[in-house]
Amino acid sequence: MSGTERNSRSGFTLVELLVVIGIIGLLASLMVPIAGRAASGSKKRKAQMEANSLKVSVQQYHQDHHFMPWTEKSKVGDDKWATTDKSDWMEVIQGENALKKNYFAAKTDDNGKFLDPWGNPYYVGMDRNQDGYVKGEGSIGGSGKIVRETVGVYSHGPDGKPGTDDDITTFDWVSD
Ligand SMILES: [Ca+2]
Ligand SMILES: [Ca+2]
Repeated sequence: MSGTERNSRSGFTLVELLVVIGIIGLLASLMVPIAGRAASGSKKRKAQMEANSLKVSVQQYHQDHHFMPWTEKSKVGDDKWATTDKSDWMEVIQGENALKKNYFAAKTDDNGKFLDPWGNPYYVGMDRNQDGYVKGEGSIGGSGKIVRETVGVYSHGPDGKPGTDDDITTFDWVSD
């Protein structure tokens, strides 16, 4: 019985083959943007997770040392936004501190930088003057905007530009 079934269909005709190729092509063209969107979504999730983890690291450092991980020379001062492409303060939260404690275990690159999934640094706002909030600075929030927390972390997001809808933050800006 299976023999007769095989005989009745000797294989794909050219037209059937073309139809199949056409369908595969159509499916592939539908899949590309879906895959692209999924990849962009997972990068955003990764950035959000990394931003949250940076925030927790700096908060824990502050809890233990009672000042922000800026430099050992200037423990208190104006609020500052540190960037993760600078190794000095990153080394401080990664073990070069009085307690020899690593608060941020994520791996930095060979130059000591820790970049977001789009190759840009994270911006880490620190309440260095200890008034409970972090002031915006230049392109980071601009003047008159504040973060109502002692630590705020921020990535420029997929477009690499500050102040646009795709920015990734651990906070909401509020007006001063
Ligand atoms: Ca402050
Ligand atoms: Ca942006």
